[in-house]
Amino acid sequence: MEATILDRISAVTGDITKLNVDAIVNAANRSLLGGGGVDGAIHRAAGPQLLEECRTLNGCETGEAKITKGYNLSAKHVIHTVGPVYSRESNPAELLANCYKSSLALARDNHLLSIAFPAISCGVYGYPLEEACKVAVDTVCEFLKDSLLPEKAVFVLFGERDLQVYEKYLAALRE
Ligand code: AR6
Repeated sequence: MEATILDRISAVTGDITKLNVDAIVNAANRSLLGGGGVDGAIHRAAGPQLLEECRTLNGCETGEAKITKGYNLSAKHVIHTVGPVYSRESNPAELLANCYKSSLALARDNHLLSIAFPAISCGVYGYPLEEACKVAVDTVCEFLKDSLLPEKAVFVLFGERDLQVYEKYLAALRE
């Protein structure tokens, strides 16, 4: 993989709701009306206006994405995407890749410079992190190769163990 693309990608640990980026991505469900995990954390941190705007969106299909404002978040926007339930789909990798592509396309179309992703589907939806990491990183690399925007993408992992999975895969691509 070209070094210039990998320079635009990073992985960190932390709470995605604290990030000061143009958009954070929400691992939502098809209703877009909130839930647990990172979805719950984002709605709590953004405040009730986020839910009000989400009510106008008429939900979202698996693999697609919709954008809202960030309200009380430091992030200017939230891009809501719906990951696959790992055990329910025959093509989870394709659907997960679609989440990353749709989110990045919205960021590009809205002229956003920076985007932060959680590990979509890797909590309640049961996607194994190692597998999801490859799909996530490969899809983001492919997209950035063909697009100057967003300039930067960051993967925000909840804990050191999860971060190590991403660090290891990114290091292998750098070789
Ligand atoms: N910052 C970063 N990552 C987080 C945070 C946070 N604040 N909180 C959790 N994670 P999940 P899913 C990680 O379950 O699997 C919701 O109820 C978490 O450790 O949030 O796509 C929705 O409404 C895990 O690695 O999302 C849907 O119904 C990752 O974020 C359903 O869960 C994703 O875990 C979506 O399930």
